[in-house]
Parts: sequence; C-alpha cells; structure tokens
Amino acid sequence: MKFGELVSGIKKGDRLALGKALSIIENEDPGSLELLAGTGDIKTSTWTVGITGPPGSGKSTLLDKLIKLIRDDGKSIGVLAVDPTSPFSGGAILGDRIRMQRHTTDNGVFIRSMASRGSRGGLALHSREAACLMRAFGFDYLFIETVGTGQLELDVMSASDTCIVLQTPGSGDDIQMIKAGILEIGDIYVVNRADHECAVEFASALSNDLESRPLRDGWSPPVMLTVAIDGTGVPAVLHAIEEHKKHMLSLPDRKEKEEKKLEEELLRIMMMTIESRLKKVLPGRSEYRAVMEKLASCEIDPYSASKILTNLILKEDFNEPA
Ligand SMILES: Nc1nc2c(ncn2[C@@H]2O[C@H](COP(=O)(O)OP(=O)(O)O)[C@@H](O)[C@H]2O)c(=O)[nH]1
Ligand SMILES: [Mg+2]
Repeated sequence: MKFGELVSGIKKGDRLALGKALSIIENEDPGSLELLAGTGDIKTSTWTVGITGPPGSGKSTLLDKLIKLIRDDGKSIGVLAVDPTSPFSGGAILGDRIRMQRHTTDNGVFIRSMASRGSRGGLALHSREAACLMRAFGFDYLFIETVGTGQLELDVMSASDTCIVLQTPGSGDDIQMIKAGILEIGDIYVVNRADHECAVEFASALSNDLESRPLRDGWSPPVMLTVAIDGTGVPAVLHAIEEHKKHMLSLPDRKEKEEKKLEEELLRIMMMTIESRLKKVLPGRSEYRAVMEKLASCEIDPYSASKILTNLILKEDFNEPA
C-alpha cells in the first residue's frame, strides 16, 4: 500500500491502514516522515491522556476499567502502550489477556503496543509520532501508557492534554521517588492499590507535597485513590479527566498555548527532518569528505569542522549576525 492510500485509509477510519502506518513508524522506516506529512491537515478533537507510573503500579488495569467506562458512554478510544511490561504488549498473565480481549473485538477501541527499541531516543520518538497517527484517526480519547523512567514522562506530558501519574503505596521509597521530579508533571495523581493499608496515609502525604507547589494553568491536581482490579474509584478518575479537559479548554490564553505547542512541535519535527536528511546527503558531498579528512588528520577540531559545514548548509540567510 502506498503512503497516500494509508493516509486516506486512516482518514476514513480503516483500522488496518492505521495498523500498517503504525508499523512503518515503529520500524523507523525512512518513509515515516513522508507518511506523517500526509496526516497534517487533519484537525481532530481527540483528547490525549498520558498515564505514567512505575511498572506494576496498575496502569494497564486502570486503563482497562477506563476503557469500559468510556465505551459505556459511547465514545471511541485509542490506546498506545509504550510500557514494555504492559499486558497490552503481551507480558500479561492469562487473566489480564482475557480481560483485554473484550476490548480488542470492539470497533470503538484500538489498542496498540510499541516495542521499546529504536535508534535515537527510541521509544519516546516513536510514541510521539504514533500518537500523531492515532489522533489523525479521530478517536474521542487517546491514552498513552508509559513506564516511569524519567525523560519519557516529560515527553508524555508534553504530548498529552492531561497527564495522570500513578503511584502505589507501601514500597517505602515512594515518596522519595515522587520528590525526584514526578510532582512537576501530573494533572491528576492516582494512588492505586488503595486496598493496601498505607494508601490513605500515602495519598495525604502526596497531597501535602503538592500543596506547596505553584499551580500550573490555575489547575490544582487532585489526588485520587483507586483499586484498579475491582474498579473502585475509577469513575472519579474519568470525571477528573473531564474536569481537567473543561478547565484547559476554558483558559483565556488557550489559543496562545496551542500556538506555542505547535511551534515547539514544528521545531522538533524540523530538527528530525534535518538530521535524517543530513545523514543521507552528507556522506556523498565532497565538501563533507574534505572536512572529514582534515578532522581525521587532526588539522582541525570537530568544532571548527562543524562550523564550516553548518555555514555551508545554512547559507548566508541563516547565518548568525557577526
Ligand atoms: N491488590 C491490587 N492489585 C492490583 C491493583 N491494580 C492492579 N493490580 C495488580 O497489579 C499487577 C500489575 O498491574 P498492571 O496493570 O499490569 O500494572 P502496570 O505495569 O502499571 O501496567 C496485576 O497483577 C494487577 O492485577 C489494585 O488496585 N490492587
Ligand atoms: Mg502496563
């Protein structure tokens, strides 16, 4: 199938086309950017929700329950699981698998897991581009599940409209981990495994910590207790997502924020495009090989080499003023 056919398939809601396009992105096929370029004219109202938290904290279980609630409400939902330990990606015990099956045969749900391999930035890069494709398909909600590993959380947040941070009580160093930066990113905090005896205490410690933080966009992030395995507290989480969505959509500087996000996205994609083009084109250029020779024989240093080539590539118009 040609890229154009894939794109029009996605626009028409063809799940097979979406699946194929996601594989192209996942395999870092050289045509990835070209494929994505075709989806750019699609405006969707998909609300993207990132769910992050340590492995085993219950993200997939919570998602499973959220999917059910959202489907009961008649809305469609895409799930991108970039957590390698996720039941969605096959690491499930049998029970989890069986529970997922009810969704995979439902046309209003599309679940895709992404492998955690890849060259540069790997996972994070894939998931950003995959999310673009999923949004182009036009689900009402897109959920992105990621395991808590640091930089990825920040990427998830910047690609999400609502960011849910999941934590579990009882491992002693929870609060320390939370202090290590995760308090900056959540719009909603969920303390899962509320069947654990320390859950309430843990949640109130978390609330206290959050209270000392400056508000982002005038939103005060709630701390919610859930027992994902039996669904306790999950409707309240969905309600909080909807409240956050309402809040964000009603911000007076919403338009400026969106423009800023678009600009960041544009710059990020430009960097990617430039990098991929340079890698293809440079080795065949005589100027590049000449500079490389000088570099190899220590006639110049890498910084001077870079300056020569960058000036050459960017030409006068884009050179910094002297
Ligand atoms: N006791 C208890 N177990 C839970 C709860 N939520 C999830 N689990 C279990 O924790 C394990 C890991 O859950 P999973 O959703 O795969 O976690 P993930 O790695 O964050 O996606 C599974 O065996 C779940 O059944 C909960 O609220 N209470
Ligand atoms: Mg999971």
